[in-house]
Amino acid sequence: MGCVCPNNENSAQVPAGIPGQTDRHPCYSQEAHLRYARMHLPVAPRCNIGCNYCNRKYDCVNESRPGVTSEVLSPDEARDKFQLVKARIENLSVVGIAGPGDALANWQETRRTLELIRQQDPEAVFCLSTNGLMLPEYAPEIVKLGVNHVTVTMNCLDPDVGARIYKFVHYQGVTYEGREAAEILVRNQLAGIEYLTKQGVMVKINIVMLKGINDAEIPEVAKKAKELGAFITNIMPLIPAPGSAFESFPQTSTHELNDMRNLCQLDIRQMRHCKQCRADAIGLLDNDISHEFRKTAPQPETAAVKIQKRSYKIAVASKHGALVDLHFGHATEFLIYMSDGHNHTLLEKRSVSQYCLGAADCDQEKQKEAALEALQDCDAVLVMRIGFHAQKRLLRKNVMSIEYCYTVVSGLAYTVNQLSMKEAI
Ligand code: CLF
Ligand code: SF4
Repeated sequence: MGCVCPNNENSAQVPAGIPGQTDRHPCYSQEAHLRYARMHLPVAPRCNIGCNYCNRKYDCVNESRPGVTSEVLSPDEARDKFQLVKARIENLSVVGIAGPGDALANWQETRRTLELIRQQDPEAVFCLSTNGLMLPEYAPEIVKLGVNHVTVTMNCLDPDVGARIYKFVHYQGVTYEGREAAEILVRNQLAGIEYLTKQGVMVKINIVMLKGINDAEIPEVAKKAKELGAFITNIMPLIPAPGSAFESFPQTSTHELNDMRNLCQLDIRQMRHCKQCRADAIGLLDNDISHEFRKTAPQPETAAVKIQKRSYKIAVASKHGALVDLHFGHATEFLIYMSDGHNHTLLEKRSVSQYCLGAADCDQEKQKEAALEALQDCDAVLVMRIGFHAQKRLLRKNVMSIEYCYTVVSGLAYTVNQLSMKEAI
């Protein structure tokens, strides 16, 4: 591990990590962050506490850059998105749930999402990020689900310090404030962390450094993290969210942050490569490509054009039927749907000769024409990609080409909208 201080005589007491998992986790391993990608599934919009540096219009500041907003997905949408991303990113190792609120304040959604992903991929390394309030309730289930990496944001131990950081804590139907709120939160965090580490879970402690509020206590928090068996601490700078109670609070400088990390490294590993990423981040930590995968909503109908929709016959290129994930030239079978944008009926699976057989075979004109002819009764082809020449030749047969990269169902709705608009113009 690149983060381990070689002179740290106590480092033997810090867990070494889970072979084949922690060494593929880009946040837990300095080396892994250059090689392995993570994907966040934003299925957790609600939160159960009020941090003074947070504005809930945005993502959870305990794990994300303030002022960032992420999309929200249902567990089924998250599963579909995972399939899509997995098919495109070879070095995807970690699937994490980091908001945009708290993963455990949305436990039903979080649990269902992980169950669905596990059915798809037994190898995925699961990761959760939480404020820790609900750990005593859900930690046993977390372990059972095979979540081996959990981040808990723990900013203090002293409830009087906590009373200055947290506006409220909403726990078991009651809203607490001040010292009492912080006491409940810290008590649950400590109990939850201890339970998880005893079960072999690698726990990362995030600490938001708040000058003049918790900075004097951070070395004690780091010591406590080690005592409880945590793997690493991630001391993060406060960047107050716009509109939050701490909006005008002074920012922590890199110099101050590094001094604090160097001090705490005497006790426990320090994460120094955190990117405070979005709740829907995808890719290497240094190269977020989440914009390429954002939910592609069907185009809204413009007010200027009153669109009359009818049913259309649409040929879909899909490997397994759930996602539009095939290039037109590589498809040997199309799913032929009849759709009005809301109701989609699968008419048949139609075999076609492959349009593109590679450069050496590109002169196989008969083959290409046969592939195009096989689809000429359709109104559109719905594909992940299609070449310019194939598009032009389909258009001559009155077949529209739609490039799309999400689920078949949303792609059909999108295609019907496109066809209807074209007819209306
Ligand atoms: Fe995501 Fe967090 Fe898991 Fe990493 S992020 S849930 S531990 S997979 Fe990583 Fe991003 Fe920093 Fe978080 S760089 S904000 S530490
Ligand atoms: Fe905001 Fe704190 Fe809740 Fe995260 S845990 S969403 S920072 S209130």
